[in-house]
Amino acid sequence: MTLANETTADPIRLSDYRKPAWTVATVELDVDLGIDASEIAARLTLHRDPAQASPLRLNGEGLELLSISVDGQPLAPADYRYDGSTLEIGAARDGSVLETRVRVRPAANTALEGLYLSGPRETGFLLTQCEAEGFRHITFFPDRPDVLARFTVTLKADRERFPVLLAGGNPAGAGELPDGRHWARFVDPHPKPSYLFALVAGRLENIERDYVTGDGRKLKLVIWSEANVIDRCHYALDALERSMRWDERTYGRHYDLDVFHVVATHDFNMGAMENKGLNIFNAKYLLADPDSSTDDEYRAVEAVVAHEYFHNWTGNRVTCRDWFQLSLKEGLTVFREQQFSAEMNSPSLKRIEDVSLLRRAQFPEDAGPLAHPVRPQEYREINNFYTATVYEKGSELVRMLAGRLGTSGFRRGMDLYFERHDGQAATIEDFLSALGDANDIDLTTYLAWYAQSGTPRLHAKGLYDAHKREYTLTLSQQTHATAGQPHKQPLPIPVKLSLFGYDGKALPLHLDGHAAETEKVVVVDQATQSFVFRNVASAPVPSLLRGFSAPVVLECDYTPAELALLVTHDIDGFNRWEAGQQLATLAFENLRSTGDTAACSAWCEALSALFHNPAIDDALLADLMTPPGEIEFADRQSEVDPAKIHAQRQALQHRLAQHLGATALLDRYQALAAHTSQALDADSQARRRLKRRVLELLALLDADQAHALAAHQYQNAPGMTDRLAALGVLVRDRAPQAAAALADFRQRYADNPLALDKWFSVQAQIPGEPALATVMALENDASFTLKNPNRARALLGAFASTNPSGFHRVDGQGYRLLAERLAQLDALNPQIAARLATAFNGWQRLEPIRREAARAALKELAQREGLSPNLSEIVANVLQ
Ligand code: 0A1
Ligand code: ZN
Repeated sequence: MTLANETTADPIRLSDYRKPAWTVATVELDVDLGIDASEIAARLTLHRDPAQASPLRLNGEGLELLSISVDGQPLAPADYRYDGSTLEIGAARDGSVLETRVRVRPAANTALEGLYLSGPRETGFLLTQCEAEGFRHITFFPDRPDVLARFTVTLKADRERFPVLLAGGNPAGAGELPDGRHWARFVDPHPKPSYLFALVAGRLENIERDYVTGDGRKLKLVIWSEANVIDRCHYALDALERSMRWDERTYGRHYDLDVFHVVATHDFNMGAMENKGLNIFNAKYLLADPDSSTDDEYRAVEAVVAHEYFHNWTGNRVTCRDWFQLSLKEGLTVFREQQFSAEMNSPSLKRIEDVSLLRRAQFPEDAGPLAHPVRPQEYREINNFYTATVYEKGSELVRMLAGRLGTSGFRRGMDLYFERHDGQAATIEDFLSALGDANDIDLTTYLAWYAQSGTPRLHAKGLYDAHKREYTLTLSQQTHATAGQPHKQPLPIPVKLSLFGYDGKALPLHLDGHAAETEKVVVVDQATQSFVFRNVASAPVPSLLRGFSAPVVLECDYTPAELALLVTHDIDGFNRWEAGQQLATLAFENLRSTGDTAACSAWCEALSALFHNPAIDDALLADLMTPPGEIEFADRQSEVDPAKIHAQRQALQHRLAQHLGATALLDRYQALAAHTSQALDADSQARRRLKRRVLELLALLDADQAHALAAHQYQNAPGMTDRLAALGVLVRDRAPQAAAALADFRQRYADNPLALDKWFSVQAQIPGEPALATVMALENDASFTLKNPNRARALLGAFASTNPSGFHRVDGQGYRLLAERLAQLDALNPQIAARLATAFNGWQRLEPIRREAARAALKELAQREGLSPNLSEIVANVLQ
């Protein structure tokens, strides 16, 4: 059956890539800015590839064409064709100058792609978002990343309404115009693709700082925001300076313009955007202050500021040949951001955070109908491919390569990559070649990782021969078929490993005659391989995939005692946590299948010992005491009942709380609560993290007492981390004190949209049946709107994507509500609708009643008239 809205146009295929027939050497844009209407005059100098015969075709989406000329000659309507998406001009020749003038309507642009208005029409400001294909909503252009042009941009506007005029590049003059208007010009000396173009205009304040690069360039760093939040930009400015120094130190990369602008907006589809010289940020990832930001949010601001800055080299100076290569810039930049954050904070906590995110967001993607390779072979709507697979798995692939080459080898490879491809649009092959050539290693086998979707399963089996004193480790890999890829090939999987003796000491490894470190990397690149370790005094416990050395699911038949040994003795924080996660998973699965409590007891005992061990870091302890989330548990089951998983996970935690005991938990809580500092140093953050976890566990044992403590903590919290943690406990438990705390929070942050988003989210995360009514009531709150992506995500995204037991109601009402809102949202902002629709991913594995309800809601949605290509693609794929 063909669904009414199924996209019928052919997908775009990597194998169809052709060099551009026409390129643009220079672009001069003259933008006359107005809220309702803006006019863009563009002057392009064109070049034609002599080897290709195609006529000049430019992208231009929904543009109102006011005038057009080639080489100074106005074109008659018969000289060109514009169908609303493509402009075809017969008269252009190599070297021709094309001049167009178009009108666009920023205030009516609710899709937040192209030129749009942020905030109310009276006070808001204008800005652009061009990645991936927004530039074609601004002017006619070959809007593809392999067309690199020199941009000169002149902005003109009413001075009173738009006192600040910004575009990417270096400032190149400004002045007055008649009638209270003014102008400002920017020249970008670095050729760039159109997706990196940006402008901003309006009433904005700034904070700034001088910066001298390691290679002696003096420049200004400037952060811009609306006046009421400019005081909350200081942390980001510090983070920017740290990022710049880090990239100089770590990769020898310096900034290359006279000014670096960063702008905050509350109206943004994604996290932030690396436009050349003019980064634009979702305010969520730029603003931070103790009263409204949690510790996690501070770290996120630091990471996103770094991410966007790092793009200046990985993305901007070396860009992508086509959008199939998206991970070339995104995977690499996420990896660099993760390295930076690890150095600025704690490497093991950072790794825990990254691996948890991968398992929560990317593994389910790779296991269902939305699975796609890190480098997809085809797409319909490119905006749907800004995924956890391209970003997070892409980063894991770079991490494997970096691990293979070692620190100095990877640096050599990166140097060569920049040297070869600076100013170019490159491919993933180019990247692998540069890394390989610089080290005389052939890395092409890793290309298979970019081409094959699905998470490999790595099965490990150990056999000890006491007589020969040999330990044989057999590793086999298998990847399940995924949509469109029935047959999988073995991949090179680096497995970092140690062997532990029963005394908890790491053993020296004798493999292939090599002695004798205690940690080693073996690469499994066939379906099954065995590794024989000699001279092993007693049966060892293997610690595998250390540091999560490859993005795979490890299956190893550990006994509870073996995992407990690793939790207790592994000195590496990440591996200790990982062993704890595996033990918790075993405990969870045994409890639900056979009721066997041995693994659960081992988990509780191991954690209890760590709880009383003063040497362990508080934050690590908090993470150790957190079992895998409901989504991760669901990922391992073939027939998912989210309500049951929620209850079973709660029961598991209840056992841990019981084992620790109310007195110990209370004592620990009070000891932690005695510290009232809101400082951001690692120890203070760690205490807050553990305090929250201890309070949550206490709430499972003695709800009244925990709620009283939470109410007190809420009222006296020195900052948002403690305040939100307390609110979360009260709201999730539906404690008697919750209503008053919620009312207080609502009022306290009435004028702070980012804080108010948390108020929506925390309520959308109430577990189980009551969530739906809560969400529906919140939709009637005066401050709720589908027009603001952060707000829509805060309520609907939190409900559908982070609250499985609330969303997956057995009566299907959660699905129907989401489907209805997606249709409404789609009319406003297709990108956001498509993204939220991915919450349906995994419905095929639900138990039959929910499965049928989800299918019905999705089908009904798919059949609606006029869905965007974005939403139709996701719905059609998810339904498969
Ligand atoms: N390149 C940005 C992400 C981004 C992608 C698309 C956008 O608009 C649809 C906006 C931002 C990054 O990785 O930070
Ligand atoms: Zn990025």
